[in-house]
Amino acid sequence: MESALTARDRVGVQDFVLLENHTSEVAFIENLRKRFKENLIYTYIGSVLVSMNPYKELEIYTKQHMERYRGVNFYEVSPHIYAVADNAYRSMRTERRDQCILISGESGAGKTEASKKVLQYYAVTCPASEHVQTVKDRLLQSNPVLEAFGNAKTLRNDNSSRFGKYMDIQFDFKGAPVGGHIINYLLEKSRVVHQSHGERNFHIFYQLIEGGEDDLLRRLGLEKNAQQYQYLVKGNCPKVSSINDRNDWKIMRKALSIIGFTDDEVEELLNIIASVLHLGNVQYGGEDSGSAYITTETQIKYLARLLGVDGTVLKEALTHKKIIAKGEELMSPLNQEQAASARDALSKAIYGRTFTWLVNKINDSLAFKVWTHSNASVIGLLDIYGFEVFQNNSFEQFCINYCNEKLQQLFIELTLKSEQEEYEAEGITWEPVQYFNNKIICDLVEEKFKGIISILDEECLRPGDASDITFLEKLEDTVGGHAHFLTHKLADGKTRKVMGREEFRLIHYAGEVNYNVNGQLLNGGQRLKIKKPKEILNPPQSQCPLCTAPLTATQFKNSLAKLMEILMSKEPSYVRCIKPNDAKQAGRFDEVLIRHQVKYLGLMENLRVRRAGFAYRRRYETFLQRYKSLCPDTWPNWDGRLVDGVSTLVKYLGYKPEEYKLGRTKIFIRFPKTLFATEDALEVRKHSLATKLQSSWKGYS
Ligand code: AOV
Ligand code: MG
Repeated sequence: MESALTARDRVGVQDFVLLENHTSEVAFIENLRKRFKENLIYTYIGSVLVSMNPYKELEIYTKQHMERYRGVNFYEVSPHIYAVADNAYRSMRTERRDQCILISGESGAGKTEASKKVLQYYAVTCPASEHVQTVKDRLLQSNPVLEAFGNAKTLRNDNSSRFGKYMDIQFDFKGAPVGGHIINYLLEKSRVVHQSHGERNFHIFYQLIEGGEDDLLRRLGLEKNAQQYQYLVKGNCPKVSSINDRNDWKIMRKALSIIGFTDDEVEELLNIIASVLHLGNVQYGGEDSGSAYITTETQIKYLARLLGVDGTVLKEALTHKKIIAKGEELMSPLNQEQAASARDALSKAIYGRTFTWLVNKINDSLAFKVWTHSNASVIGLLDIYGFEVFQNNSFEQFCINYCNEKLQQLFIELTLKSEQEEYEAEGITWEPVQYFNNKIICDLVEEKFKGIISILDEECLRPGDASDITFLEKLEDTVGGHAHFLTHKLADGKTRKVMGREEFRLIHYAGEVNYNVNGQLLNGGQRLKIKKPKEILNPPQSQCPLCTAPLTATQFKNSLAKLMEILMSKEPSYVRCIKPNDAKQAGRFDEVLIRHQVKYLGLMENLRVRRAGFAYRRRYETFLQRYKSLCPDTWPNWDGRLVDGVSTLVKYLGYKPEEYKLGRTKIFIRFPKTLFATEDALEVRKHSLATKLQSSWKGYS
């Protein structure tokens, strides 16, 4: 038999806390490598789960595996995403505190897969009744639908989430999932009209064309060939080997039915998707005067029918813009280039609105009808788009990466900063751990008056000559000296050769990204007024500086601030996903890439704080209330000072001095196993009490 020592040599340690040399990054990476080689993709840092994307199907997600983790303490079984799910669930049940599971990592690291595993775990292991089964099915089926409409193949990930998603799963007092609610964050709408080389549009378009039944396609006026559609050919990548569009279509269609979409609603939805493809094929010619006219009548015919609008109105909308002159509304003709932009803006708006409609419909179907907070608890699941860098990065990458900065900031706040501040406040002796705090980058983006978003807003609303370039100049003037901001201009007036004149660089916590300012004003400045279906066909209006509708970037900033509030109000569990290589290949461990992620995810600092720190803390009154029955001196009541009661209790339970510390208001427990042992003792005590009660009842009967 293999000795424990050689087994450890082969498979590494399952908690980085157990590493002999815990400050060594080399040892950390080596441990990851050993485990990855053995297909052990999960490792803990205390209660934080580090997950490596295996890029292959592993036999570790069966029902039997789920059963193994159900109701079992963290340290008793090998690390797994199911253990995190189960732990959050049990904390919610026993402590009646809302939980959230925060999954982070760069694009392609495995966040969406992890979030699906968590949902599947609850669907299988939580108690169910007939109603609950319907909710479970709908929760699960929301994924294929949202992925069809909100995910796409990018260079980094064949199934990349192009929207952020926060999902609340609501549980009743019996612990059964009874409802859910999804909040979606900024969809990458530009993908509807343009894709970079090697990338695709949203999956739904290809699913419909590949999988749609003949008579459906006929009704929609679509051909069974993606190459026919301008919006699908930009990336020159109609087929992806890892994706079966035809099969995914079937899955998505079935999911829509399970969620409760009627046939009419499905038809309406597909009408809109088909309309976007027809819009993409609308072509223009130019009059001598320069005004654009439409050369593709067939498209207009289909569009008018599918969208239920008048063809003439539609044509005008696609070739004119509304202006207000001397208080009167006039239609002013567009040139070819402007008309093409108006067409694309319309496609993006239609798609964006449809996505929001879809999320709302799913929410209606997941809504728990008699929901009151007093008898239910929530587990929130956060799966956002990961940090990403492309050759060309636009406004949308800026938002995606800013979102990742915010999430990292939350991680720092909750694990590194507040943890250390708490030791200090409680008077626990402590050797502070240094870490990089990315707040400086969040401030650079979002600070009032002088942050990048503020400056963007200001330029968007400024009448006159505001342009992408004036925006860049203003950035240079305002944040030019910031340590995390660069442009082509050097401080001595010279030019930085490696950067273009129309871009700025942000030094993010996870890496450097150059953002092109072309179109930033247009995107960042779009007003997010919810329009009525007909209104969406109105051509873009001239901007009104007095309009108070929030601008896209500010709206996004505000929605992220709200998200942070939601997350802060819950007890968090963390899953930190790592991408092993850029080739999406199984078995390849690219050390440079992995070391980079370990560094920016702050895993070494996390480990250091964890090693030196305490796994659990409880306020004295909570601790005493929960466990007082385990010690004759504290049961049924303790009359003295709380700290003395807790001290008496833990001494009676046999806690060793190195296992805990007593602070000003709380007890700090170093290892999870100490608290788990106390929990077990409580279970035994409850059980024996129940048996005693039962036998005394029997005596009466
Ligand atoms: P992401 O969500 O973190 O990227 P995904 O969860 O979509 O990444 O994972 C990318 C791909 O990696 C998946 O499509 C799978 O092929 C594979 N994969 C990930 N996790 C596993 C796993 N546990 N087992 C097997 N294969 C896996 V992004 O949405 O682009 O930001 O921000
Ligand atoms: Mg994803």
